[in-house]
Amino acid sequence: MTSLLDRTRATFVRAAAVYRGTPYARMLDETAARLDEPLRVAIAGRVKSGKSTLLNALVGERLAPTDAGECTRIVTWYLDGHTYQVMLHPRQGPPMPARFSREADALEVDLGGLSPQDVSELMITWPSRALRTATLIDTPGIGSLSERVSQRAWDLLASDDEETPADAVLYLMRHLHVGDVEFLRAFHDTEVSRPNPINAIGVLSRADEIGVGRADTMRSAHTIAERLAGDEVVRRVVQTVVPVAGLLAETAMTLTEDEVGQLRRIAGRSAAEVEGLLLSVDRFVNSMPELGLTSLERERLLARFGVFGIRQCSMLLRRTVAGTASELARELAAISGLDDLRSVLRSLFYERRDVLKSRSALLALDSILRSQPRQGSQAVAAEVEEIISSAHPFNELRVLSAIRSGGIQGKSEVIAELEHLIGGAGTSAALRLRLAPDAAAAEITEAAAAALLRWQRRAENPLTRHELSTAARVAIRSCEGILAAGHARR
Ligand SMILES: Nc1nc2c(ncn2[C@@H]2O[C@H](COP(=O)(O)OP(=O)(O)OP(=O)(O)O)[C@@H](O)[C@H]2O)c(=O)[nH]1
Ligand SMILES: [Mg+2]
Repeated sequence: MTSLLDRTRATFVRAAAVYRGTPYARMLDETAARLDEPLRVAIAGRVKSGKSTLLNALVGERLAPTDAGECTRIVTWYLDGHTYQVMLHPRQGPPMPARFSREADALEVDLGGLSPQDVSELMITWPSRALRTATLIDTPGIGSLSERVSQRAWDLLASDDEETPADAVLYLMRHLHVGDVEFLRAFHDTEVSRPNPINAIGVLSRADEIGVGRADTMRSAHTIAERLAGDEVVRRVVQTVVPVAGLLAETAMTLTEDEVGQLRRIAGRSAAEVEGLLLSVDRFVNSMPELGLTSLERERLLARFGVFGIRQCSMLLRRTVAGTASELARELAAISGLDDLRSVLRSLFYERRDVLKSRSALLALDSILRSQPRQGSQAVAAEVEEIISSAHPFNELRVLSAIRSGGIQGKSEVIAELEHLIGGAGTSAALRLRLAPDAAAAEITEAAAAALLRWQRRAENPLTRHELSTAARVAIRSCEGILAAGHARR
C-alpha cells in the first residue's frame, strides 16, 4: 500500500504541474520539500514561561538567549545543518547572513543595525543531532507587554490562512490562565480535519517553582499536571501535560565539572546546614565562608540550578547516588522531567511525524488551491480531499479529536480503550494495546485479535450510537494494521 507521505508527494507533483510558471510554484516547491525535512516543532507560551530554556535543554546546548536580549522578541528557528550560520529575514528585503558570537550564555546575534521590529525571523543553522530529529522554533511570549510581539507569535501559530509553519507545538503553561486556553483554542479550530490535540503537547513549565523548591516539588507538579490534562478545556487542545523543570533540564544537559566540584563542597555539609543555607538567597550567597565559594560562584549556581536543583544535587552527591558529572547529569535529566518529556515527544510527535508533516503540507496546498483556482486545480483539490478523508492516520486523528471534544460518548473504559487503540497515547503496537513496552509478538497478536473482535461487535451492534460505531470502524482498521504489521514481520 502506498504510504501517506508518498500519496502526499504525488499530489504535490500534480499541483506543481498546475501552477508551473506562476508565483505559487516556489511556495509549492518549498512546502513539498518540507515532507523530507525534520518535523517542525514550535515552542510557545506566555512571556517568561521558560520557552528558550526548554529549547536549550532539548538541543543540549545553550543556544537560545534567555531573560534579557532583544532577540527574545524575534521568532527564531533552530535547524540542523553542516555549518554554523545565522540568516536574518528582514520584514523588508531579502534574507541576509548575520554576524553572531557565542558567549557562555547563549548565542548573540548582531542585527546589523535593524531593530527587532524590523526582523521577521532569524534562522539559525547549527550542526546538532537533536535538531536532526526536529527543527525547533522559539517564539516570543504571548501576552507580552508589546502587543506587536505577541502578534508575531500568534501569526506564526494561528495564522488565518490554513498554513502553519509549525507541524506541532509544545505549549508551555506555568499556571492555568484563561488567556492560555483562549490561545490554544484559536490555534485549533474546531473543524475535524483541521488541527487536533494530536499536534500539541502541554508542558507545565518551571515546575520546580511550584513547591518553592521543596524536595517533593516534582510530585506536586505531577499532580497538578495530571489535573490539568484531565480538564475538559485543556483536553481539547493539548494531548497531555508534562511537568518539566526546564532550568534544571538545561543545566543537566550542559553540566560542567567545575559546577560539580562546587556542589560537592555544599554536599559535604550536613543536611541541616544545607537547609539553613537555602533559606534565602541572601544566606546562600553570603553565609558560610568556610565553603570556599565566592558570592559570584554562588549566584551563578543559583541561576543555573535554582534552589530545588541545589537541594537535589547536594542530596544526590551526599548519598553518592551520583558520583561523576555524567552520573549527576543523568539523574537531573530524570528528576527535571526532561526524560519524560522526551519520551512523550517521541511517541506523540516523532513517531507520527509523517502524518503531522503530510497534514500541514496538505493544509497549505489546500489553501493555495482554494484561493488561486486555475485550470486543473479542482482535480488536485479533489485529491487532497480524498487523502484527508480516507487516509487511515487522518481518520485516527479525527476520532481522537472527536473523543477529546466530547463528541463520542460511552462507558469511560470503552472510550479509554478506543483512545489508545487509535494511537492516542502513541502509535506503537504496545501503546495502542496497553501492553508492556517489551511485550512479545505473540502477545501483541493475541491482544490485537481480541480487540478486533470486540470492536467488530461494537461496530455491528445496532444499539451502538452512530458516532461510536463510526469510530469503531476506525479502531477496526487500527487493529488490522497491527495484525498486518505483525504478519509482515513474520
Ligand atoms: N526556577 C526556574 N527558573 C526557570 C525555569 N525555566 C526558566 N527559568 C527562568 O525564567 C526566566 C525566563 O526564562 P526564558 O527561558 O528566557 O523564558 P522565555 O519563555 O523564553 O521568555 P521570553 O522569550 O522572554 O518570553 C529565566 O531567568 C530563566 O532562568 C525553570 O524551570 N525553573
Ligand atoms: Mg525566550
